[in-house]
Amino acid sequence: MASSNAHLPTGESFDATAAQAGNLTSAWARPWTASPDVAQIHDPNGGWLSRGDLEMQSARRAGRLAALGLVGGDRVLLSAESSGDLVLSYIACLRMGLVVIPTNTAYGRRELEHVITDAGPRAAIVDDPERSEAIAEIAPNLMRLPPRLDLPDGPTPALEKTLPESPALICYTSGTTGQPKGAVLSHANCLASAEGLRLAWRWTEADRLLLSLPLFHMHGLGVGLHGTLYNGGSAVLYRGFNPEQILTGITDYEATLFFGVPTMYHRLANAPRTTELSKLRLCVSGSAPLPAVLHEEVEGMSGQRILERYGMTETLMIASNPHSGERRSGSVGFPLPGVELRLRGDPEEIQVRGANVFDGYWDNAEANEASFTKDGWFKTGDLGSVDEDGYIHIVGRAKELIISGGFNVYPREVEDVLREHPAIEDVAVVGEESAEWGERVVAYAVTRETLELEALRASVGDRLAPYKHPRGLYRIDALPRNALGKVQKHRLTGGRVLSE
Ligand code: MLC
Ligand code: AMP
Repeated sequence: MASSNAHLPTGESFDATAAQAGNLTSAWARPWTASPDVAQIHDPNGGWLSRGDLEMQSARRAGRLAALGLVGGDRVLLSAESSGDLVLSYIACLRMGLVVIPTNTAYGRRELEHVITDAGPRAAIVDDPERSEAIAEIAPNLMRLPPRLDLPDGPTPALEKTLPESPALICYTSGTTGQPKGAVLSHANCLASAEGLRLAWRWTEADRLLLSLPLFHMHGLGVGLHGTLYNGGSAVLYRGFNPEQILTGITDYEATLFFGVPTMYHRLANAPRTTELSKLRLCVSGSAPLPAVLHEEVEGMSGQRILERYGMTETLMIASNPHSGERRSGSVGFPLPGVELRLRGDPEEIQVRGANVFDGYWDNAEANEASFTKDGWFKTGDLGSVDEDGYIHIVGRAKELIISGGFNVYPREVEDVLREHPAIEDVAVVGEESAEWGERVVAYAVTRETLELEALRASVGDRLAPYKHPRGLYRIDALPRNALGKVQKHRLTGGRVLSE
């Protein structure tokens, strides 16, 4: 399936060559210079940064980074909560061709160590003193910098010189191996996706986004922040998600857009004054399946028909329900402009191709070989179907993945850590359905002695980010295995082992 005309406004088309010209910050800089006084990013601590502030302060910060000896192509790890400083420093990095590695602020030492060892960053921008200490222990030679970058100024290096095919981001995301891999996204990949979303969602500089998604994953960063800057719009940043704050912010900031994961919509639907959502031009849901009942519930309460879309770190955005036309519950709509999608295999897997799709994982030939077909399509690991009207449905996953509150959890990684507990003889981690979280991480364990969930979690400590910790522990006599010894996880449900 090629990208669908369902997304294109009258008279517009997707021009892949134009979309990928230059680099991210040359595209973002156009509105900065055209009208510098316009407010663009609202800091969670209060106060707006104007377009001109973004231009000037990021250039100044690039000078400071260059004075430290950082040069284009160097990798910089980013580990910080949302703030104006984080945005300015991020822009500074990209303007001078540094490659940014955004990492989840919930990562503990073990998770950070893997990323640092794999990607070899020269500097880390980190806001938390404890995390900074952990990084120092892992890599004593790594420069550690606060998001403010309050360092001595230096001459501004060459800006906006990065080639479109150069990497902008390395985003760690795991496959079936349990060890996260660095998906390398070029400036061209990010630009192509931003242009597709501009067209499909009619995103303009008049739009104002309430952005409470974290800026260390594709949804908040590659969709929310990049889209805002690409379209010359504005965004109100929040540190964490609070439904009341969002519902109040709609009027206070005269917002037009909200993007969230289904857990956020679940909480908005349970907050007083859900009706406020009706004042927004567009609400988008993604990163995990939006249950049809929640979709209908939000519409029933507020009149707002959420637009569900589908994406992935390696590909940025893939498919979306139409802006104009039916937003179908349980479906992710049609391929976005510039994206081709096909179904292959039995069961049918979604495969994608397009300027938005990354070239491969960082230093990982084996994973690259496994992730693309011989004819160049990326294998998403998601199972799909297409209905009679051409709407795509995600019907399951070929990959072992739990999505909890929009965060990905790889059962294998959790199992490896749990297995180190002396009372655990055998363990399997699965996702249990949850109205709030979509899926909850739970462990089915064969234990040598009594073991309580809290004790298990305490022993895991910071070896796993808290969102990966099991929220339920079921003790069973034996894990169900097939003749080849593979655990039959589909039989682990409701706290017991179902018979075959
Ligand atoms: C927090 N907790 C979670 C969790 N988030 N547990 C399971 N799953 C999660 N997602 C736990 C914490 O560890 C803590 O538990 C307790 O919940 C309260 O923590 P909190 O920080 O106060 O939680 P809260 O702020 O309420 O966070 C919920 C949330 C957050 C939904 C706002 O999870 C979130 O921002 N999710 C968005 C994730 C995202 O951006 N995904 C995009 C990936 S990109 P304890 O027990 O330790 O106290 C992608 C591609 C695409 O997928 O298509 O977009
Ligand atoms: P990540 O690796 O964090 O980028 O997560 C990507 C995965 O999230 C996809 O492969 C899907 O499994 C899932 N995903 C994203 N959007 C949706 C959606 N709208 N419905 C169902 N799954 C989704």
